[in-house]
Amino acid sequence: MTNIQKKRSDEHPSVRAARARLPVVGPAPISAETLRQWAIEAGADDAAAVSLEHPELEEERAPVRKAFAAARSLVSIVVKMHADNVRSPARSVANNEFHHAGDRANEVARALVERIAAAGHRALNPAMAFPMEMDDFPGRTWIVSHKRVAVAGQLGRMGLHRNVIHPRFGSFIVLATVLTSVPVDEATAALDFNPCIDCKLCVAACPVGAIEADGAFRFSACLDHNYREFMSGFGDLLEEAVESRDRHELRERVPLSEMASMWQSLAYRPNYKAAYCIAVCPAGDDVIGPFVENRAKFKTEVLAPLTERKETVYVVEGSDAEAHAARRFPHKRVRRVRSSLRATSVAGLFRAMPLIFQRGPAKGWKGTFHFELTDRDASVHRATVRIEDGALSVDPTQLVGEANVTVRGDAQSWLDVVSKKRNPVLLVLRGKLSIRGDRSLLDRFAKCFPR
Ligand code: B12
Ligand code: SF4
Repeated sequence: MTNIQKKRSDEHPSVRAARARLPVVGPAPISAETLRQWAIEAGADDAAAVSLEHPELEEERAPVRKAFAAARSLVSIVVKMHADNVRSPARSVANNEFHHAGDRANEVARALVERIAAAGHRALNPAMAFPMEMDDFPGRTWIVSHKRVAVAGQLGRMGLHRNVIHPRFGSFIVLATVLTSVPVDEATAALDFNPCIDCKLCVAACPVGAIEADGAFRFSACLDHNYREFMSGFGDLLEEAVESRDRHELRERVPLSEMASMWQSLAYRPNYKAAYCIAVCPAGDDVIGPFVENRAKFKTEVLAPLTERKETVYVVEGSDAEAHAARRFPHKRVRRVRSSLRATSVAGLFRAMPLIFQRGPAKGWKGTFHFELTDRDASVHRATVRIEDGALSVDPTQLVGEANVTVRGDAQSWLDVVSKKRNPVLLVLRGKLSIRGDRSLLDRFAKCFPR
């Protein structure tokens, strides 16, 4: 700013008025209990405020501060859902419940932000779900993990199905978080039990076997099926359209009902295909009664209508989800789709591996794979991937131990191989890639990451 510009702005009436109000006296402090109370008054069914310095929120600090540098505390907001709606086999009913509760959570968060601002502090409310920061897709697209904040605020615990279970409302909740400049130091009273009763009904209900009895979560199985009409599922539909010779072939690939459902998702709101893990969960004081009273009746009335439901299940060819659906639900139609998680960078490729990894094809053998891939800017990515009898470990930073297979060369070429865009043999012949070691192990490796 030049001196003349500065002089002009100094004389501006708004600047003069603001200067007359100096020095600004800081706003009065707000306690964690007051923030909680304000959230309840705004319509939350439960709430808690926690410091961003809480030890369980370490991974949240950087993304939260990136969105709101002034953030010092987080207010977790719980909005309950109506269980019968979520449990209905009619997807339109269950999805409306998710969307209505989500809207309420967003409204509560926004009202709380306004109240905090009126008290002279700063605050911001990220979306409870969508929209998210899609520039980062398929990486982390959410600003704050509502589940982590709710657990840190002692509002519930993570159940076997990887959702937060509230001690009263059970799994029938959606979450939101308000980021605020208000400092909060008080510790919240600990929730001294996990509401999950380990009944494993969520394991039995999931049509694609995303939840395993040992607590593992098959991320890609859920994303490929449940999120078929979101984000990359829509992209896949467009690709089907481009690949089809004419409208007749497109109709064969994509049934009319699926096209109509996709349109409804675009026009109204996206339809989840399942959420059965939440629907069948009996946990929580307000909902557990019928399960405790008569477990067999509960299964007949709540679980069976979902597991017996005739529906299309979306799976990637060769995935554990495909095998699970064929074994457990032979009456459901299986439709093969492409994986929703496609890496666009080498860093993303190694980050996504645990999310795409299939335990089934990895059983009964072991191998160590070294990758040394050079990006366009000449930076070299070194990574070690180890598979041992159904388990995966990835070190995305270095080459460790003796490799059975070593892949070296151009990073983009390897990404093209992984996405089946180009043939690895041709790339080796052209000197773009070098592959050393046991090729049969590399074939087994590829089967663990079907796309
Ligand atoms: C990403 C996400 C998903 C992903 C991953 C789910 C997951 N378990 O993390 C997918 C698309 C599969 C998903 C599905 C569903 N989701 Co969701 N989802 C989110 C989101 C945006 C962030 C979740 C999160 O915090 N993950 C981080 C940690 C805490 O999760 P984690 O379980 O410990 O670990 C997993 C992830 O870390 C993941 N992971 C690890 N590294 C990486 C890296 C990347 C790049 C990615 C993408 C993932 C990832 O792998 C781990 C195992 O799955 C939140 C909204 C938000 N902004 O918080 C909603 C949220 C968690 N979802 C919710 C719901 C309701 C669902 C569904 C029921 C949707 C539906 N109606 O069908 C299903 C249930 C699936 C399930 N059993 O978990 C609710 C849960 C409410 C509750 N009671 O806890 C939330 C909080 C939305 C909300 N505002 O209420 N979801
Ligand atoms: S369905 Fe049963 S095992 Fe699954 S989260 Fe709920 S209480 Fe836990």
